[in-house]
Amino acid sequence: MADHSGTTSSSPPTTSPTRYDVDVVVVGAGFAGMYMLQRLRSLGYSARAFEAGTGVGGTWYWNRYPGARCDVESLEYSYSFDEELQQEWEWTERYSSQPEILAYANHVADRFSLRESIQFETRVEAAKFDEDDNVWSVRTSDGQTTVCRFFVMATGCLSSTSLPTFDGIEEFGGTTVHTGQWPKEGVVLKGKRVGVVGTGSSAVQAIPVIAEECDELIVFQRTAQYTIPARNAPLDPSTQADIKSRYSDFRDANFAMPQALGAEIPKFNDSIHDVSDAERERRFENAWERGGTLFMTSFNDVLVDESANVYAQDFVRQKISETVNDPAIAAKLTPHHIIGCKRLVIDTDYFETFNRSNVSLVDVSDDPIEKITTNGLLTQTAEFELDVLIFATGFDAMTGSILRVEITGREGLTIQEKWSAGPRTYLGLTVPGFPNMFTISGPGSPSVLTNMIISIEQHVEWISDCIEWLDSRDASTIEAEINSEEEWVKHVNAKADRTLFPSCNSWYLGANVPGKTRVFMPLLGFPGYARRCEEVASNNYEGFVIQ
Ligand code: N01
Repeated sequence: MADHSGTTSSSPPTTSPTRYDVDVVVVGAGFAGMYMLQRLRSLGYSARAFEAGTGVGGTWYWNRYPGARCDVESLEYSYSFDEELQQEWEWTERYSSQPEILAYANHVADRFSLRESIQFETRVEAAKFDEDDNVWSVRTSDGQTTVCRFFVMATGCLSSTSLPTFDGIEEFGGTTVHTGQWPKEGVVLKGKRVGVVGTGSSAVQAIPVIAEECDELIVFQRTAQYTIPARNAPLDPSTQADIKSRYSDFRDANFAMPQALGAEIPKFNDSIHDVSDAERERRFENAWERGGTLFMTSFNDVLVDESANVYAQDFVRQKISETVNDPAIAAKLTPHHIIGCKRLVIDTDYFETFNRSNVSLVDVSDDPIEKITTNGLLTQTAEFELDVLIFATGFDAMTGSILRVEITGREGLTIQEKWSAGPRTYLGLTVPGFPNMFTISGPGSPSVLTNMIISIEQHVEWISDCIEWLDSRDASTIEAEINSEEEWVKHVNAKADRTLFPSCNSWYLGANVPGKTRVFMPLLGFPGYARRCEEVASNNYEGFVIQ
């Protein structure tokens, strides 16, 4: 590591080649930013993180809506990098609630004294690479500029909320709120008429809880949802003790799974077409009873063969019709697209909630939303009076939080220009033209198709190893070659094209954001990806220019 000096200044710094404020600036203090800080500091690097919120936790800091809960099991959705940490933290439920995950994030921040390296309530607005001195100048919302050698975007895949433009929204007399920016002080729902727009994961979790609390709930659904019971329950202490007694083997087994999770769930590697009707029903029934997102792994072809997929669709449709009392409502709640091509949702009593007398469903694909009015929401055929209007309309996923920072690389090229036709990366970690910049769980990496915390750890360790390697050779920059990017983008697309993922309008494709280029952003298959990252590193960072 080179010597460095200098302090944060309020005017753009004049740098000499050796002058910088910190080795690394990290954007965001969610699970990615926190581990990046911890790892860098443990290796002796200076690092500073900037975080827009008042506390750590990232997505778990912002998504405080009622019912918010993880869809990866608690003993898996936690850091594995520190044995004492994973032993000392006690999870209370199979799937952790948002408050418990946020408490865990705060525990990690305390345990490793991370807050001293985090500047809260500060948004990174711009970052510019200085080609003369090979440093990044990072401008923040407090008017300061921080100069660093390496710039790490740990901004999360689902942190830039997407709010469609509805006419009249500013005229609404009640309260409007987005699930992804739920206020800390909460929203009063008791005694209120509440509308929820959207039926993705956030809405599916929130709707049953809100329905219990409010007077009247109206759900505005554009696309009906496949959802599988979560079967959340208190975590049996003996199960927790058993896994903790063999935690590192448990982690290794999960690391070898396509989604970096679920190693202990029964695996099947046969086609749905090769089993009897009875066996097919038995497996789906078992998966339904077990609960959780791995419903689709009951056969090896449900996500690659449309005729196989239809069996899974039919199974869930049948469950909906058995659960929802009113056939007309059941019909509206019945999805008809490929199951799994939008992210599969898991729920607690979602379909059951539509049997309640205080809950109603409006199909806005049939009866579109015209505008928001002073009193509520107007569709083509009716006006619905509301006190609270909740937008569960999702995120500008994977690229939104990167693109809202004005990032300028070599020769004045901005990331906005570079990605104008969709994100392009090498390994989902780096972008040609942007030396010494890394993205944690960026587009082109497995990220959202995996247990995010495990993906984050793999990226953080790769990035910090890379920085150490560069310093060990006195190299000042690493930059992906354009050919590496080209091949990587083809590889990511080829993997997706062998599946049914591209077949519907999902946020994986950016299809939920008007005007966003349709590109399948995450990479399928974690173990192959992790191996490739290791090979690249052990082949002296092949595919990169090192200077
Ligand atoms: O967002 P979404 P989300 N008019 O994009 C609808 C993770 N997550 O926040 O399908 C009317 O899935 C839209 O309709 P359509 C998880 O990865 C995880 O729910 O586009 N409706 C859809 O129904 C998840 O996948 C957890 O037709 C409009 C909804 O809004 C991801 O976050 C919990 C509309 C958006 O659904 C995103 O989930 C929560 C419009 N103009 C979230 N625009 C867990 O860990 C959009 N919609 C369990």
